[in-house]
Amino acid sequence: MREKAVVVSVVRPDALSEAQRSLDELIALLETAGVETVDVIVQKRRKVDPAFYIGKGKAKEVAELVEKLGVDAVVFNARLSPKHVRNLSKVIPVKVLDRVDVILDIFAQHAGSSEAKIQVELAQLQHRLARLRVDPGALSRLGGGIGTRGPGETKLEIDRRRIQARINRLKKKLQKIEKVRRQKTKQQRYFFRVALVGYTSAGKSTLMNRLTKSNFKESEQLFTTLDTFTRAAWIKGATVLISDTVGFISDLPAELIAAFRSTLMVANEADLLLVVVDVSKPGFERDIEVVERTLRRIGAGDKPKVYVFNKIDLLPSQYMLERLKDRYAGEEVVFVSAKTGEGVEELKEKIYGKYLEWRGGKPPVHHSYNRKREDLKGGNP
Ligand SMILES: Nc1nc2c(ncn2[C@@H]2O[C@H](COP(=O)(O)OP(=O)(O)OP(=O)(O)O)[C@@H](O)[C@H]2O)c(=O)[nH]1
Ligand SMILES: [Mg+2]
Repeated sequence: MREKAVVVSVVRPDALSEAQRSLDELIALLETAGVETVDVIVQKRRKVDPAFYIGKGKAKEVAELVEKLGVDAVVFNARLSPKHVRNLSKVIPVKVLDRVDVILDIFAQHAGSSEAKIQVELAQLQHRLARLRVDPGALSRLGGGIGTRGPGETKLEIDRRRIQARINRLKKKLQKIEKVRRQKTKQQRYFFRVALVGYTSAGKSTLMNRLTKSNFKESEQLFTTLDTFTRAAWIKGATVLISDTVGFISDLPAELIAAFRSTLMVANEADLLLVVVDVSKPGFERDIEVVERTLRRIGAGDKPKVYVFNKIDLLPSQYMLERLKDRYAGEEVVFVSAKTGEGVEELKEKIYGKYLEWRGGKPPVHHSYNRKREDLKGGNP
């Protein structure tokens, strides 16, 4: 049976539209995690309550609603402090979760490769450890379902000392995997490397498939791709390596960024970043800000970038498209639909131009890339 949740959001009176966007996103995240949102409580306040986040009185109201609706969890659209979780859990009789818990849960469900599984488990355990430091009973109250699921069959530890030991083991395993990966990707340095980055669900994998004639998974769910995949493409006679990787989101937990360091490394090592943006989404500018910030966090902020404004087939009119083109005239922006293929030739031209710059004006050479169609998957050694 699908789990049910009540969502709670604290909104600053001067940031209503941004709050709505973020709330819609949380509901989509819950949907991806298999949880139905049955009610939304919005509280307008300037500052969050230091002890109960929404204040004790409001927390009691939420508790009553939870009993009435018979839901399994209350999900806060925020990053709660361990203290908030502890206090709220004293008043609210069901699971108290936040945005980070939901994102971690989706990552756990979608992790396929052994590397992704290790990375997710590591992030989850670090998140748990932070909670347990403040509230030793935090995990025993959770029960099952969302917020408690680990990647694959792994059962997540709930004991502090054992968590720490497991974290150390996972870190060692990751180091080994990273070493193998570094050796495997050594020969890639001689090629022009392009990385697709962007908000989750922007269409990175769809574009990857179009550029490299591949068949990686695309889906309307969030965080479908959790690994890095690299394939060769031939663009106007130049051999280019294109990589698809994990998407970003606002409030991407720091634990996840740290744990996925080796997966995200592809952005640091690239010669060109294609920042894929879903421009059919209202307020896509916010997504761009989040992506820029995340790129800076992983140390790839200064890389050469081309913005790929995707999903133009979903824009309501040709007029909208023209207006967008005017607004971004003179910038490194290409308009495409990864789905219909519109604009993809222009994008290839652009990539080729960047390739020539990278070659420093020298003519393209045709590298013999002996692992041509083979999947240069950086994830699984
Ligand atoms: N209409 C339309 N849909 C698109 C386009 N590009 C991608 N999509 C759809 O958008 C959804 C997300 O696409 P993906 O390629 O999986 O996105 P992603 O950026 O790889 O997402 P994650 O791996 O989940 O972070 C899928 O349902 C795609 O079919 C496009 O140009 N037009
Ligand atoms: Mg993808």
